[in-house]
Amino acid sequence: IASDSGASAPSPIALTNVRTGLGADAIATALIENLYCLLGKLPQHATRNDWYMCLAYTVRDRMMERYVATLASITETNTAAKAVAYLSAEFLTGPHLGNSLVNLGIWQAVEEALSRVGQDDLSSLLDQEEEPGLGNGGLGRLAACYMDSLATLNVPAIGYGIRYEFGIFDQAIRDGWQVELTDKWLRFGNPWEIVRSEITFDVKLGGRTEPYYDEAGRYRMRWLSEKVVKGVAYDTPVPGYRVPTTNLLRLWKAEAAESFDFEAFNVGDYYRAVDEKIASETISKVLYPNDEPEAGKQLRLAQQYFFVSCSLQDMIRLLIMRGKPLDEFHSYWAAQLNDTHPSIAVAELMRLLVDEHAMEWDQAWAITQQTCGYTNHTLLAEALERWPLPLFARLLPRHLEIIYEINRRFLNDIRLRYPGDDQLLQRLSLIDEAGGKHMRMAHLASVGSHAINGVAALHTELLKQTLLSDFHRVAPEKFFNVTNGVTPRRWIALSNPNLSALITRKIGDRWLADLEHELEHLEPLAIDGDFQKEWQAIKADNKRVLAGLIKERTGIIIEPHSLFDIQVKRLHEYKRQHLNVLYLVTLFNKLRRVSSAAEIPRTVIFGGKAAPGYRMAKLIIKLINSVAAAINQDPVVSQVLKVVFLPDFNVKTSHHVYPAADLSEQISTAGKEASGTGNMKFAMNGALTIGTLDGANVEIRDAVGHENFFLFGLTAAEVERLKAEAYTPRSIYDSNAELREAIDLISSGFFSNGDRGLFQSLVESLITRDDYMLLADYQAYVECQQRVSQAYSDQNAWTRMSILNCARVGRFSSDRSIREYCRDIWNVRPIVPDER
Ligand code: 8GP
Repeated sequence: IASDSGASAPSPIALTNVRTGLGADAIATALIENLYCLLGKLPQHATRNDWYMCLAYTVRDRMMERYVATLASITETNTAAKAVAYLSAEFLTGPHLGNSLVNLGIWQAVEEALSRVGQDDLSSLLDQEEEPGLGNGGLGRLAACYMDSLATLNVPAIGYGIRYEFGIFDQAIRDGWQVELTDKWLRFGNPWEIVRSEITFDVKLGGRTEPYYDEAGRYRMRWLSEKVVKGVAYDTPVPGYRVPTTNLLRLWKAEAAESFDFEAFNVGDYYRAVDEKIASETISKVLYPNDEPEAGKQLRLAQQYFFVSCSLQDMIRLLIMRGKPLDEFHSYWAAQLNDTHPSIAVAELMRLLVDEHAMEWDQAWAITQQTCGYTNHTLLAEALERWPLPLFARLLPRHLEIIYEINRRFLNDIRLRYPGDDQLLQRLSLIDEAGGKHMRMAHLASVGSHAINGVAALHTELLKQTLLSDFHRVAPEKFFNVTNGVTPRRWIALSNPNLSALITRKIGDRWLADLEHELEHLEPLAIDGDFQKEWQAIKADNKRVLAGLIKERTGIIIEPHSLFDIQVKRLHEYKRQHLNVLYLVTLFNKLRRVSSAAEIPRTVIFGGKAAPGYRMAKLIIKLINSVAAAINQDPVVSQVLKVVFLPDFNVKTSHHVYPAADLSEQISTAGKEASGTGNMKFAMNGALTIGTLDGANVEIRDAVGHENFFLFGLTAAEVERLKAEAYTPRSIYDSNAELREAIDLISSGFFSNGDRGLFQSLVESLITRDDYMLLADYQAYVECQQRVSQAYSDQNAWTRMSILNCARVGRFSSDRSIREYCRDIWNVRPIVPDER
C-alpha cells in the first residue's frame, strides 16, 4: 500500500473482503468485528452511539483503499498529475455518514447488513452524527460542495483548512432571542478523521527579522520569531460519487511545539510552561462566528497564517516526495484562495521559496502568481479584510517586508504603464494609507494571483466595475466568472431520497453524475398528469416530515397542506429577513380586517444564525419570533397563516428543509448577495423562487424561464442610482398607508408586550436610512406575494412550474463549476478519464 510518507511499493498484504467489500455480508461481518475490536462491546450492550461509531468505521474502511490510491497519484514519483489545493478557513461539510453511503453506493447494503445484526433503523444512526460545523454559511458550504465535485470528477485535490475544536455555535432561542451555545462536536470522538501525528510543521509567529550573508556570500533575510507553534494534520477522506477517486480534507490542529517548556519547568515555573501550551492550542480552538471579518483580531490573523503556512509547507513536502524540483511547483499545484482568508499564502509562498529555499525573487514571484487563484465572495465594503499595519507587523514581521517589496515592484510597473496617475497608485496599493495604515488583503490576493473570479455573472461584473475596477483596468485578462454550484448528491439524493428515486425511475440513473445534461430529460414530464401526482405526493410527504420536526423543536403545529414559504440563511440586513416580516405584518393587518376565507393558507418558515456581535441581526430574530407569536396566537389569522423560526439551522436540519419548500425566499437588495447557493438547493428540490435580480438569482431565472420565477424589486443599477439621488425612505413611509400601518404596529409595542422601545432602533433605521432599501422594494414585494398566492391556488399549474424549476437547474451542479475552474483557472485534468 502506498503511504503518504513516500513508500510507493504495492503492499504484499491484500485487504480482506470484510474491510473492502461493498455487499451486505461483508458489511455485516465488519460491523460486528468493529464493535468488538474497536469499541470493545457486545452487541447486547452496544448503545445507539456505539452502533453509529462502528458503522462509521465500517464505512470509512471501505474508502481507504481508494484514498490511498488517489493519494499515491500525487505523492509517487513519475506521476504527472497536477493537483488542486483548495485553501479555505472554512469547510462546512455537514454529516459524513449518509453522504458516504450515497457516494459509495452502499445505502441498501448497509440497511440490509444492519438488519442482520438486529439494527433496523439506519435513520436513527444517521441522526447520531454530530455535524462538523466548521463554517459560517455559504462560503464554507461551497468549499464542501467543491470537494465533493473534485472527487467525483476524478481530479486529485486536497482541501486545506483548520480543525476547529469548536465550530459554529449552536443556536437556541430563549424568549425569542438568540442564545449561543458552544459547539462541542468532538465530544464523542470523530470516526471520520485520521490523525497524522507524523505530518507536522512548525509555524513561526512574532519576533523580528535580521539580515545576514549566506555561504555563497549573498545578502539574505531571516526571521527570528518570538514563538513557534506546531500544526498537526488530521485527514478526512472525501469519496467521489461512484468513482475510484477519494480525495482528502487535511485540517490542521495547533499544538505547542514542545508540550512543556522544560526550562521553565525545571526552574519550577510549571504554570508558565502550561500557559505556553494553552496559548499555542488557542489558535485552532474556535471558528470566528462572523460572516464579516472581526476588525483587528490578532488571533484571526494567526489562524489564517497558521493553516496557510502548514498547507504550503505540506505542498512543498509532497512535491519533493515526488522527486520534482521546486521550480516546477506551479506545474503540480493549483492553489485556490477561498476569499481573502488564505491570502497571506501569497507572501508565505514567497517567503518559503526565497528565504527557506534560496530561490531568486523573480522566479519565486512567477511561480507564486501561476499557482494562486483568488475567489471573491462579497462586495460589501465592511466585509473586506484589512489588517492594521502595527498588528500585522507584530505577528508577521517578515511578511510585512515581503509585501512591501511586492508592492514596490507592482507600483513601479504601474507607474511605468500609467505615468503621472498618482491616484491610481494610491488606489491600487496593497497598503491603505488613509487614516491608520492598513493592509488590503483583497489587493494582496489580486496581485499575487493569475486569476480572479466572482461567484455569479452579475457579481463578477460588479466586481470588475466597482471593488476591483482598477485591477480590472490594469489586468483585465485575470478576470473570470465561475457561477457557484451545489452538489446534487447531498442536496437531492441524500436529502430528498423519494424525489431522487422518482427521477431515476423516469430518466435513468445517470443524472446524479451529470446533472447538467441529464436532468433536463424531466422536462417533458412537467405536463404529465400522473407524474405531477407523484411529484405532489413526494412534496407533501417532505412537508409532513418538516412539520414533524418543527413540532418537535418549537411546539408549533403547522398545516402540511399550506404553502411552505421558506427563508433560511444567515441573518443579515442585506438579506432582508425583515422585509419578509414587514409583509407578514401587512398580511396580519389585512386578515384581521377582512374575511380570510379566500386567503391561500401559508406557513412562513425562517431559519439562520446571527453573528453574536451583530445587534441588529439579533433584533431581527427577536422580531420574527415576536410577530410569529402574535400571529400564531390569533384565532382567526392563524387559520390561514403560521410563522415559525426554526432554531439552530445547520446542514443536518437543512436536509429536511429544502425538500419541503414550495417557495424559496431570495430577497436580498440587488447587488449585495454575491451568488447565494440556497437558491439553487431550493430550485433543485422543486421550490419556486420569489426573488430580486441579485447574485445567481439572475441566472436561475434565465434557466428556469421568466414565467416560472416570481421577480420583484429594484435592479442593482436602480439601487445605485436611487442611493446617489438621495433616497428618502421616510417619504415612502408617509405615502404608503399599508406600510405605515405595519411599521406603526411594530413601533406601538403590539409585538413586545407594550414595550415601545424594543424595536425602535430597527424602525428608526428603516425610516431614516434604510441602507438596504426595504421600503423602496416593499410594495413590489407585497404585490409579488399576491401573485404567488394566486399561482399556488392552481395546483396543477404550480406543479408544472415546480417540475420545470427542477428540470432546468442542472447547470447549478457544482460539477459544472468545478469543470470551469479546471479549464479556465487551474489547468488540471482528471486522473481517471471521465467516461460519462
Ligand atoms: C457568501 C456569499 O454571501 C454568498 O452570496 C455566496 O453564495 C457564498 O459566499 C459562496 O460563494 N459569503 C460568505 O459566506 C462569506 O463571505 N463568509 C465569510 C466570512 C465567513
